[in-house]
Amino acid sequence: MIDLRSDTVTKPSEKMRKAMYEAEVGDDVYGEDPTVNKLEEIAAQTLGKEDALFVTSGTQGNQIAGLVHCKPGQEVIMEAQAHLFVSEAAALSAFAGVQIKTLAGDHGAMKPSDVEAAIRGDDIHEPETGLICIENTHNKAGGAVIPPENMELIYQISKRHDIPVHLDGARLFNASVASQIPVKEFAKYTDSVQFCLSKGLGAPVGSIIAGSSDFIFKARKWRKRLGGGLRQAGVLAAPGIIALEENVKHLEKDHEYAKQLAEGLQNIEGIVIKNKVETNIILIDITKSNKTTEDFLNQLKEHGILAGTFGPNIIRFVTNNGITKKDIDKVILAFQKVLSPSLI
Ligand code: TLP
Repeated sequence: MIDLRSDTVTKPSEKMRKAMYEAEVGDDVYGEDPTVNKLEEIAAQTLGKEDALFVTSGTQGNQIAGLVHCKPGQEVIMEAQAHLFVSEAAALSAFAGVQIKTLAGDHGAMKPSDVEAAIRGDDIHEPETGLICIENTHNKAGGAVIPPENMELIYQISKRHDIPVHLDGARLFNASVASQIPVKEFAKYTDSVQFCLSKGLGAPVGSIIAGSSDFIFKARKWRKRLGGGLRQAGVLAAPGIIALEENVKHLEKDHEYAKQLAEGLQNIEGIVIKNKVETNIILIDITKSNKTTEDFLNQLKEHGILAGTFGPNIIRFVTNNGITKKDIDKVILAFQKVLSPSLI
């Protein structure tokens, strides 16, 4: 199967499995796992933050950040299609007791003036604004890179109002590789960052959250409260180190293949590519094909291809390190067969 449902489907390489087997471990709740400590140090340094923490998933990292930054009854500003709003089962409201204020974005980017206008004043009827969240790359916007200039303007506003900024950087390294801007340049306009090791970077498990020492001190406690304090977690952190040290470069290939796929599909009748393909995500509107999303996905599956749904009539492809150039050619051919069987 050519699995393009997500970059979460990547499997650990042999080198990762070997590193897991050989990992030096200790009890990480006591702070004694040398492999976890090493991963956290590398991550903090790469992001230019004081400290970092290994967490089980992107969702857990985002939730911990919200719990550290916010008090119940506050409001959190984010883009209307942010993963934190649409795909985390309302966890911020359920756990941190906050409400979400969404702003329509342009390719995933919130307008700084809209952010400033959304910040609440002292009116006793209103909640306080407790946090601003940015997502980069932006998943629902098709892996769009939010430019650091946009983040900088929002950060300046946040500081004027004394509100922290959290970055859901599940795919921050994709943003960095596509723009050739170091991750530090994005991270510097934030108070906390979450990025995933288990997506395009290819590790089997885990995310990192990073920020000031004080933020991570509090985050460590929240992680424990949520049951995320792991013991000999070095076996999970070891592939994370390889992900950071060796797999960032491979994202270039993922992006190249995504662009090739988009080029190959763009003139096929019955589909429309919805996004400017900047990174590893392609969104395809199949409305004109007169097929239901379910039928479309089933027919692709018959050709050995897995894709995901991403809203009504939209299917998503995500290139990842299990995909080759040959696979891309097969996908293009399969589309032609599904849409114009008589031509093949
Ligand atoms: N995204 C997954 C699905 O949940 C949609 C995917 O396949 O893209 N932030 C962003 C921007 C994400 O895309 C995701 C996962 C997360 C957070 C959550 O990460 P995990 O799955 O590790 O909890």
